[in-house]
Amino acid sequence: MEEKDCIFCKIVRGEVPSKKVFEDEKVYAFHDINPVAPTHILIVPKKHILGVQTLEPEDECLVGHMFYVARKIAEDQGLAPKEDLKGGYRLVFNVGRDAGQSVFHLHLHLIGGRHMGWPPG
Ligand code: DGP
Repeated sequence: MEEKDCIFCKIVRGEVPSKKVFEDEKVYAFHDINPVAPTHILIVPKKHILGVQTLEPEDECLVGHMFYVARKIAEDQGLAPKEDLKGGYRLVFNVGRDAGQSVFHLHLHLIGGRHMGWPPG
């Protein structure tokens, strides 16, 4: 998928509407169109990267930033784990079709607001 045809690149550029949660110079975060939990937010880099499977050494800081942004959004959304061990959220990269990846632009799922089982399906 080329950058010009990529749905998440179009969302980042504002060509496709989205419900924005957060944006800075490196990342854009928005509500998933097909939520699997009460909170389901996607954190995507503005740079077009196909997925974890094509990460380069130069992307290491960017991926760390995605996790930090996810933590801040989770706190803003009231999802941070509490001292009594209640609360919490899941951060997921689906890598490849067998793992459930359907959009080939790197994205971190932030999922929360309900209890989640393990192992995932
Ligand atoms: P994955 O299956 O891991 O590649 O996740 C892709 C997610 O992207 C999936 O949960 C649905 C979401 N998604 C796909 N297209 C759009 C869109 O146009 N807008 C929004 N907000 N989310 C989308």
